[in-house]
Amino acid sequence: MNQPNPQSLPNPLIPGFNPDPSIVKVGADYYLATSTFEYLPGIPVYHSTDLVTWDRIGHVVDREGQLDSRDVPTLGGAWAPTIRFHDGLFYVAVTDAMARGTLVFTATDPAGPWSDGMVIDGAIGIDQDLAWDEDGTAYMTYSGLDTVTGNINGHGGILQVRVDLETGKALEEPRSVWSGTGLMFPEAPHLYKRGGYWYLMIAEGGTERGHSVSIARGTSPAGPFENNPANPILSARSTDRPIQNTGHGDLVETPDGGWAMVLLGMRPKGMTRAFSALGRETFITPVTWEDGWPVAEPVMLNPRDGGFVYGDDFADAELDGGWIAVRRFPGAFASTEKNPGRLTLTSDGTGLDDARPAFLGRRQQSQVETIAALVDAGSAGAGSAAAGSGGLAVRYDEAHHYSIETDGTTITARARISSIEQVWTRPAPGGPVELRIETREANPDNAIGSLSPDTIALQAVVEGVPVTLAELDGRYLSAETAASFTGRVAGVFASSGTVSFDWFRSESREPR
Ligand code: 6LW
Repeated sequence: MNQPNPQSLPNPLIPGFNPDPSIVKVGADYYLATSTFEYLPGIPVYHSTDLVTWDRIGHVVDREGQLDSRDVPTLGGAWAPTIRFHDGLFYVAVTDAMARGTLVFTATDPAGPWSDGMVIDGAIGIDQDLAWDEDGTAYMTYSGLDTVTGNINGHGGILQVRVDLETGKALEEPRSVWSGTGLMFPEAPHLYKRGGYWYLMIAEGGTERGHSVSIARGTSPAGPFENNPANPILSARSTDRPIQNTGHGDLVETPDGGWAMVLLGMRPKGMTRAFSALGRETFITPVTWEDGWPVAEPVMLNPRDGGFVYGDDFADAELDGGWIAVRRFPGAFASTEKNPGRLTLTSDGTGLDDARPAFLGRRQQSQVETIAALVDAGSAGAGSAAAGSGGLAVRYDEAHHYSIETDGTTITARARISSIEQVWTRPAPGGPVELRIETREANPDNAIGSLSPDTIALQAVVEGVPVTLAELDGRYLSAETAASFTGRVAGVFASSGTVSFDWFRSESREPR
């Protein structure tokens, strides 16, 4: 009875690049946080009261100094937050990977502001969890992979320390605890008290196709823990399910007293199901308890009806919170106040190939998406404050992106895949120009489908008609090709000077 109906749970739950979800229920409210890596603002906090409708209410990382993102390599930054509530305070434990290390942020309001972040000495690893025993002692349980000193080859399994969250000091040397059934990369531990048991749930098998969730239990939060004979309790490996790589779960009670697991998954496309355009997304699945062990349902695809539409006329002084930037906050190069009613991007001479491009993007949320913007690069003369080059881009990282831009004279479409680059050009029409990037379902290559996940067309509207400069295979902008922990992020950029945008629109939907 107390089980959510899988058909009523939207899946993906939070679409687009939203990996490593962690969830907490406080009264009737749910809060969920996800990883953001090198993107800022970092660690979005989503809120729901029914587990179905989710609103982003803020970010844990919304100002300089909280993460050390400026020089993190691609993949570095915010890894796998755990969000918890204890004694009137919200906590987020997270790894600032390849940067500050293990951090704990606190807030009285999960919408923010969050604290500056306290470094926890003596808990070096990833995927830090927090749990408190009846006496109020805090346990930090984590995965022993050291991203800070570079000792990345060794994996220490699942480790645990008691911590003093006032001082940030570990109260003991890290202890090894139950580390799964022997699959690679035991990670994503979460510790829960239910009934007479403490449960230690982890991910194992790696975040790719072998990803799984396993669980053990014991009578003390410090262990020892007894392996569940039914492990792994969740995995999509070797199945034909559309959602693969399922793992990195967190358990929560549903509004009707049942249970569910939020977790990450991917939607690989193409005939060989090799390419996941959107990266790792947040999914949910019902959980029941049998003989004191959780039993998770397979993760079912159930996209929200109608897709997603976003329009921005840049009328507000403050930018919408869905915009994210790379290794710096949007405010460093983007303004809606310089030229009110428009977005002005200022490039410091660096472009999409560089670590900190003047790029402002949004997560691609469904498989088929069109983005468009009216771009003024400054050729229009009178009244234009712009003088530069810029346009639209779909990005995985600095070595994987497709873009189309104008400098007022020439429109340039560009594909950069690793060290390979190709450029297409045509003359620009006079004045501001509408640029578009269309992500479409791939045309079949043969009787059983297409090898590509999708096709990406780079277009400029000339005399009212979209002209395609390049039509590109989407497989090169997938998590698997880019070897990425993130996902597709699509938006606006400037590659030189100052460029302004009258409006931006995106529309996305699932294939019919
Ligand atoms: C992470 C680990 C993982 O911290 O990928 O899926 C790493 N799991 O748990 C980055 O998201």
